[in-house]
Parts: sequence; C-alpha cells; structure tokens
Amino acid sequence: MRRADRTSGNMSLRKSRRDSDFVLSHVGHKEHLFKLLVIGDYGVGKTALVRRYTEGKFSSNYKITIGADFAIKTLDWDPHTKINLQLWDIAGHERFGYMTRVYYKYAVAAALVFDISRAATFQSMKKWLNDLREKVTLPDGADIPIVLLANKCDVSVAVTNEQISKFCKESRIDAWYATSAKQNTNIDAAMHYLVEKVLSARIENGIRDSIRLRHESPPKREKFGCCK
Ligand SMILES: Nc1nc2c(ncn2[C@@H]2O[C@H](COP(=O)(O)OP(=O)(O)OP(=O)(O)O)[C@@H](O)[C@H]2O)c(=O)[nH]1
Ligand SMILES: [Mg+2]
Repeated sequence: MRRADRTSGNMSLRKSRRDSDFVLSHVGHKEHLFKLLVIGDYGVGKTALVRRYTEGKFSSNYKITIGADFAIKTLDWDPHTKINLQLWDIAGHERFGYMTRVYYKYAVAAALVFDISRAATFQSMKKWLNDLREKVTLPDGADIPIVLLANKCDVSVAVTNEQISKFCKESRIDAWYATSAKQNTNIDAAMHYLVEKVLSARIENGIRDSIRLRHESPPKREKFGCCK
C-alpha cells in the first residue's frame, strides 16, 4: 500500500531509453519509473486532474494544452518500493490531430478522461481507446492497463452509470471512477488502481529490467545474489 505521496513538479525528459522499464535496485529497495498517459477530448479536465494530483491545486481558468505536457509524482509505495509516475498530459484539441501520438511511446498505462457533463466527450472515448490500443502495447503485446475517468462529477451529469459500465464491459476496461479535479474526488484512488495494475502486469510478464545504483558497495554474494 502507498504510504506517502511526493510531488516533483515538471521537469525535462532526460533519458532516451525505455523509461517505463527503468528500475533502480539496491539492497532490497526498488525504484520504478512508469510513463502514464492522460488522454481524452479538449476541455475535459486532463490538465486539471494532473495538476490536482501532482500539485494539489485547481484553477477554473481554461488554458489549452499545446502538444503535450508532463509532470512527475513520486509515491513511496511501500517501505522498499518507490514509484516515479511520469504523467503525460496529451492535448485533446483536434487541431493537433494525430501529431500527439508520438508521445504514446513506451507508456505502460493510461487514464482515459471524459467530461460527465458533456455526452459528446463520452462518445469520443471509443475513438481514443481504439487509437491507444492500436499504438501502444506492453512488451509482450498485451494491452496496457487503462482506467476510465468520468471527470467534473461536481457539475451536472449527462451520462449515466449504466452507460459508462456498459462501455467499460464492451471495451474490456476493468475500472472507472467519477472524478472531480475541482473537489479532489477519486483521483488518488484511480491512480492507485492504475499503478497496482501496472505492477501486477509487470509481475505477470516477468519484466525484471533493472540496474544497480553505482554508489552502492557490491552486495555480499552469499546473502543477496545478483541484482534483479
Ligand atoms: N467544475 C469542474 N471544472 C473542471 C474540472 N476539471 C477541469 N475543469 C475545468 O475545465 C476546464 C478545462 O480543463 P483542462 O484541464 O484545461 O482541460 P484539458 O482536458 O486539459 O483540455 P486540453 O488541454 O485542451 O486538451 C478548465 O476551465 C477547468 O478549470 C472539474 O472536475 N470540475
Ligand atoms: Mg490540457
């Protein structure tokens, strides 16, 4: 279970290797870096959700995202595991067309977001989902874990729970959450769910890519064996 959250804010991308598989491992401690996508139509609240989750802030002003933005959230998942979430907030406006799909590369999970007060944004979910499934898979070819977020649940509701559940069932999406970036509703729970899915997918797929921290003295062979 997660013990504490810490925010690192925005930063520039430094590594060109497969970021999401990156694990630092030393004497029983592991540090993961997971790339998560946040996608959906313009104005549904993707940036607001990311900002609320990483900075704990909300603004009523709409500032369109150009291309993509990203933020980091660090989770002390358990006493031995630290998780750095790289949240990629992809522009939803049509004017960016398929240009933004370059940012999908190496993602290990995604949050699909719609605005529960605007039914048209829910109708678009199918398009975003198909596009995502076509372009991103886990290293073994399996679908990446996805969570559906029905955002702005503090406003009026134009899509019923039945419609959302039906869509999830038909689309093989395991979970959805009614969220509000404004009121900070269900965002932690949804992200927690997604990280758990990523961790269990990694175990099932046997992904054990890691390196040992350089400053660590070599572990005693008989006690620790080689790094995982
Ligand atoms: N009431 C309410 N307003 C919200 C919520 N989330 C976002 N908003 C507002 O909706 C507007 C659009 O939010 P953004 O987060 O910028 O939308 P976006 O999905 O990032 O849009 P693009 O960057 O164009 O793709 C802003 O005015 C936000 O303040 C919410 O949960 N409740
Ligand atoms: Mg945005």
